[in-house]
Amino acid sequence: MFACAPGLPLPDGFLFGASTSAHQTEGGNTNSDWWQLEQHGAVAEPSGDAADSYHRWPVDIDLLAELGFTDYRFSIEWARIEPAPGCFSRAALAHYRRIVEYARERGMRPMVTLHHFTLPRWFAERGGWSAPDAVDRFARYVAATAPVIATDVEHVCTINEPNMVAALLPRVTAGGERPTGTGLPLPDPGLTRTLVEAHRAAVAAVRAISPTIRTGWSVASQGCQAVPGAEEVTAAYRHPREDVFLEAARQDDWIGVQAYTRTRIGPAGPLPVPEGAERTLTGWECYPDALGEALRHTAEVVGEVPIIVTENGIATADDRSRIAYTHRALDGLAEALADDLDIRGYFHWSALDTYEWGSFRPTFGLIAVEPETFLRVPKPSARWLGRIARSRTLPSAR
Ligand code: IFM
Repeated sequence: MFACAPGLPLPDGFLFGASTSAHQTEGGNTNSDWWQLEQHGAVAEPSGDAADSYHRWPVDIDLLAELGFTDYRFSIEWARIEPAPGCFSRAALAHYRRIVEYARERGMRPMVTLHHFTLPRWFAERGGWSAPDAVDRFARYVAATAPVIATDVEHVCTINEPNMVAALLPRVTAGGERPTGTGLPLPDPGLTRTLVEAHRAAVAAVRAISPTIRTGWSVASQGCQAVPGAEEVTAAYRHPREDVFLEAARQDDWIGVQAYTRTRIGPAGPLPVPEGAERTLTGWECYPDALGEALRHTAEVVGEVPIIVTENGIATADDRSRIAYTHRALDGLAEALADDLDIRGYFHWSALDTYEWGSFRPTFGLIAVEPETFLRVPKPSARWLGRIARSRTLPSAR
């Protein structure tokens, strides 16, 4: 077991928390496009009741607060808030508002994600992001979230992993699962443009709700590493899959880094995971240095924009591996902070074992969820990371 030895004190105001998303935890998200896909057998396993967080969210917040975390990132569900075009549910808005207020009562700062992969069925049926009025409809939804975010919320994430949406959404909605091949498919350029536009419209809508909310979006780091001689190929691979989304954040209040693993690139493109390398339950290479490397790459692209780690973690059934991975990832964070990168927070993915887009098998959670009873059981990693959060000091760097 790693000790929480005195190390690097965190900057004042540093956010230290855990993340979840609505569809992956709430359960019964029946009005969303993902639920629809699940019912049509497009993925191996449906989300069903997920972790039943739609009802058990106070337990989740209580646990995180007791463990020592000071921040909670969660998403609100567009399909619940706007179940039909232009029809906004006061009950759904009040539900999410209670989460914000309760988090504050428990001494936790809520970070609210407005869109985390799932869309209302009606929006998807009308062409989704390809519909001519998609951006306006998203902006109208964002404006309607005012009762949730107008007060007590300091950070809003407009769209989670727009680069994964642009690369994978066309394939998922065509009825296929996530591609399992090497590397990420090339994002659809039209979809990329629309998502950037939707982000800008959402930032404007949030600023109109409250100019004090700090708004950004979270990009999935591809962890691109060039083998010698493949530098140009790597830059060409990375730009449409990552950098274009980072560049779009240059006017934002912060940029979210979500880092898990790496992609090695050779002269002919992405290479398979090295022979014999340890893999996680998602099949990704276990590569904790991904976080430090992603922070440095992001800083190079966005310049002065503050960075928040909005996701980092590992899918494993062995909680000791989770601690080992996270310890090393935090070393990368500590080194980046020591080198004066402007990093304002760290959120672990995930607070709970959640629905991992087609399967419950890859467990990312700090807190286990008993599938029959939904009982929450914090793992040793939750206590270990909570102690670090409470100490406001990162373990000593390597
Ligand atoms: O579970 C996902 C999350 O929804 C988005 N970022 C990556 C996580 C792990 O795959």
